[in-house]
Amino acid sequence: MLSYRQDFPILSRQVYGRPLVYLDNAATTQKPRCVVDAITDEYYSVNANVHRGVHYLSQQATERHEAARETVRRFINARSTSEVVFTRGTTESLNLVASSFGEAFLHDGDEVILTVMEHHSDIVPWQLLQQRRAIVLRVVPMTDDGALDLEAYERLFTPRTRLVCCAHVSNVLGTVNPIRRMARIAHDHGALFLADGAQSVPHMTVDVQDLDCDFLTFSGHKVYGPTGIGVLYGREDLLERMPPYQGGGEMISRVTFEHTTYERLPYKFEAGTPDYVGSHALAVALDYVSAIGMDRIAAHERRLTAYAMERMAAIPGMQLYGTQPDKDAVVAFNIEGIHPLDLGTLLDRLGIAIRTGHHCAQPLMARCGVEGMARASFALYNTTDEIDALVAAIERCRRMF
Ligand code: C6P
Repeated sequence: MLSYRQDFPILSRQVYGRPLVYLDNAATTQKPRCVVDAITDEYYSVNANVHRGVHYLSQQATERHEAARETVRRFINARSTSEVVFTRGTTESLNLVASSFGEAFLHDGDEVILTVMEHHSDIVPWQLLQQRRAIVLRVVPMTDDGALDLEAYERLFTPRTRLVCCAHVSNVLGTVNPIRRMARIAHDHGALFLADGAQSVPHMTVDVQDLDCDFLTFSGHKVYGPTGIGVLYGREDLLERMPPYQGGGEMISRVTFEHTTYERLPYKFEAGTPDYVGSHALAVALDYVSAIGMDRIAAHERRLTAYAMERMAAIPGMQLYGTQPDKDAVVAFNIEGIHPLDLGTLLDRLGIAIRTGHHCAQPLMARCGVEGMARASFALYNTTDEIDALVAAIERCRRMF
């Protein structure tokens, strides 16, 4: 994968006079030149609002935007482009489902199952919905090594369970949750299943039909695409029955002061001028990773993760969180006697970018009995040399405390 590093100009820059070691990929990935070029090209040579103009540029921009939707459809193997809604990112996709699905499908007393390892983006929207609907939130617990307790999961179902929402991959533990099996269990109980793919779509082949999930969410910026664009996949028959999330241009069919009818899918959920520059650049990013091969990327990152886990486990005072076999691209840890924020700051001065803090997963931090953790996370361009640099830097910090 070394040869792909040259596609990412930022990777050759220095910070504090040292080579950058970028290990904060779960927060956002760096962008290959083709993605940045696609943004420039769109603004320099095609820019026009989509779905509105009869003029040449508008038609060309519209074609690119809709071609991008087809690229996303193919990438996640949705049945139809009607099932691919462009949003601002995972967070907006999850808010859309909580608000719109909640409105259409959830009634007082209905239950939604979440897991203890959910990101705040998959917790707070449901709590906001609780202000409008007296829904009950149930939480799947996990084992100490970071696996969801599937027996406890099965026991959470009641005749009132309507939906399960679960991170496909934990942004802290790297655990790859058994989505296919969990979706089948949900369906057996007459409930629907949402997979938060923010941390899986960038790292492995994600096929919504194979996983049999009813909704899938992800962010463009975590899969080498631009910020500000993301995707909600939803089964067409469900999206059809859900009300619009926001009102405005694009999402209407006919408006009078008395009554408004809505556009067909997916436009019903895309009020206002869409991020057509972002959608085009996202498609370029997805084509880029597809050309490398998602399975190759997955294999490389699993090897890096296993290597990092082994090397870091050997550091005295090391506490690793999430030790599932085959975990994905994330290593969260604490070193005895060093606050994670101090560690992150010291590593930064050595040119190594990691994330520290609660990782937008405070309930998971509480479950692990800590306020925060340090986290290194990998992408296709990372190398074992960079992990060696991380380990050496941690050792150096240890000696300072
Ligand atoms: N996690 C991290 O450093 P947005 O911010 O909308 O692109 O993604 C939200 C989100 C939802 N679910 C999961 C599992 C996530 O990991 C994230 C984003 C980043 O871990 C930023 S907090």
